[in-house]
Amino acid sequence: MNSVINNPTHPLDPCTAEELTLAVSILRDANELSEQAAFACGFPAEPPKDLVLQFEAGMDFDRLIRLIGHDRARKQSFDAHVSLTNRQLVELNWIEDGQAPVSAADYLRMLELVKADAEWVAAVSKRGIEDVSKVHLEPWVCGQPLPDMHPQARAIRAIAFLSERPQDNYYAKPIEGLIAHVDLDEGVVIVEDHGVVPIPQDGSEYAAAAMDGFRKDLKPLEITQPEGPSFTVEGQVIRWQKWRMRIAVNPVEGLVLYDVRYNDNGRERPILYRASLSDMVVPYGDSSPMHNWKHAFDAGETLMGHGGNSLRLGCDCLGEIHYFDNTILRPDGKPLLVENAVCLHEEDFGILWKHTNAFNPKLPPEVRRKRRLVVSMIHTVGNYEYGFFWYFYQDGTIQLEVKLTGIVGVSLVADGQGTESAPLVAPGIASPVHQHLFCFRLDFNLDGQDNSVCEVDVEPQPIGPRNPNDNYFKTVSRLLRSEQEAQRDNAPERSRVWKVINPNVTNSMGNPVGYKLLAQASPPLLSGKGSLHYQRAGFARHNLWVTPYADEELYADAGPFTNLHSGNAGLPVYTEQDRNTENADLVVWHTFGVTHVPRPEDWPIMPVEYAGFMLMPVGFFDANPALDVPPASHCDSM
Ligand SMILES: [Cu+2]
Repeated sequence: MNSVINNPTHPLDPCTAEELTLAVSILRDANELSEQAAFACGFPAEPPKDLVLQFEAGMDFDRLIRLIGHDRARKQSFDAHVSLTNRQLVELNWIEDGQAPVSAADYLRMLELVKADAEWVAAVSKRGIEDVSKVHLEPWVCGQPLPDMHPQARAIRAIAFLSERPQDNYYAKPIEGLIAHVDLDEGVVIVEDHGVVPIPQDGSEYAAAAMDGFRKDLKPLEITQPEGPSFTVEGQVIRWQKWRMRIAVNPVEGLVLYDVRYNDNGRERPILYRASLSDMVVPYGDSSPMHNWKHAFDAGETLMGHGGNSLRLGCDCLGEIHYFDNTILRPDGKPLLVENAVCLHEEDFGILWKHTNAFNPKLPPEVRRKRRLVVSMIHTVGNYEYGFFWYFYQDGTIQLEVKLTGIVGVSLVADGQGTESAPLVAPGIASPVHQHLFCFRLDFNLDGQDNSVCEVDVEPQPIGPRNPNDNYFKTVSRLLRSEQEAQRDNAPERSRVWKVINPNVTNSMGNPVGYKLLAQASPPLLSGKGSLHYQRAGFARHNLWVTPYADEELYADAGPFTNLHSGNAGLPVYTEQDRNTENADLVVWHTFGVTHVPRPEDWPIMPVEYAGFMLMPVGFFDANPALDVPPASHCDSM
């Protein structure tokens, strides 16, 4: 093996194809896995934070690769740590609660088992479909096996769609009422049939080839940067304006940002050590048997990072783009390159600030254009697409925006009526209400590792000597001192924000430097306490959680073993300890999302809907940090 494998340049560098190949061969040579073992993912084991913060170019470190998968012969999932530096298997754990994420191997086995099952073939035939090659089977994670399956079964469900031609939108033709429950280890299929609803003849197409014509009044719009973009990229490190950060793609979390800093008059001030999607859940609200069990964890169960699209210039991204590739691990242990998985570019974003002196028309208005740096990925997870867009602004603001698009899940309704939990999106087609709840893990490092979090509300005050005119409202700040105190929910009626401060560093006004987390007004989990959804999606019970940093607490749930996990993991378990969160190395976890009540306009494909949050400096700087942004060149002399 070549020296590149021995010496990756940084502990946070993503795995190369050669590294994954070597890690797999070391694990296989240890003779612990059977021939039937399939890999779900491989990635660098998260290096200890202290190692990363103290790392300097050229230092030696142990390159540890984590390989996760499922061994059908043993009916159990594995979590292996392999040292490339020492060429040895360091650790192999067989997982007791939860299983490896669903892989392409599981999907292919599910197809094979279901399409060969006589009862399922008969159920499909009852619906007038004799050719099973015209059925698209969609794998669905199910949370737990059926009661009559083995409790540790590698269970998955399959719902079916009529796919008469490969180019058709088969999601518009669900084979209603039919669910196949599959135990992938045992090769068992159990069919659940709630009765036939006729499949519509007409399609609901959206592909360009299926359109009769397009609107004709769209003129070209081109983004040109004749001198190139204003950012630079060196390996995984991005520099733009006063920002600096490192990025990686993780199979579970997708895009991960590391060591985000802002250069404040020559001082590179740390803001975030690490930021990423930890997991997400899509709980369905409808009580019908086709949907009441659905609550997919699209990161932990089905690997958000593996769903990353290969992005195309001029289609997904416009302008001067820098792309990063992503190397993932296939079930057979071979690496697969996904080209152009991460898009980096800058955008004009309207005005940054402006003032016109209204009383002296001789003075030119002062106005500055705003730009933002965009780091993004777009993922396909079954019928849905999620885009994760991180924006960095010149004034120190960071924004995370999720773009939700793709195709909503639907049911055919025999009586043609929608309901309050499954409104009609087209005649005879209803789509159940559901939530998309994202939990972002934000490891703050605000001017140093020891930070605190305050909840800041704005509250009207009662009439009294201080408030004779009843106009008085003020901020009320409460320090969140422990993990239990720090389980909080949004309160837009109080303009609630959570402010991360460094109590040990003050600004020129003598106040602690801070950044506020500005949440959107979205509720946490709406599923009741009696639901499997509530039990398994603990992180979604609150909009805010704060924990003291611990190397092993990387996931809001069971992380890469969330598939079929009981739910006794992650934030609810960590925070039972009620550890101190005051002036400590902190991790902030923020759950937010979209409560999606589908509309006819979401059909047959959903225009992008947005969710997200902002991180804005509050007294982190002594003044507007973007005063030095120059006027646009043609505005100087006006
Ligand atoms: Cu939705």
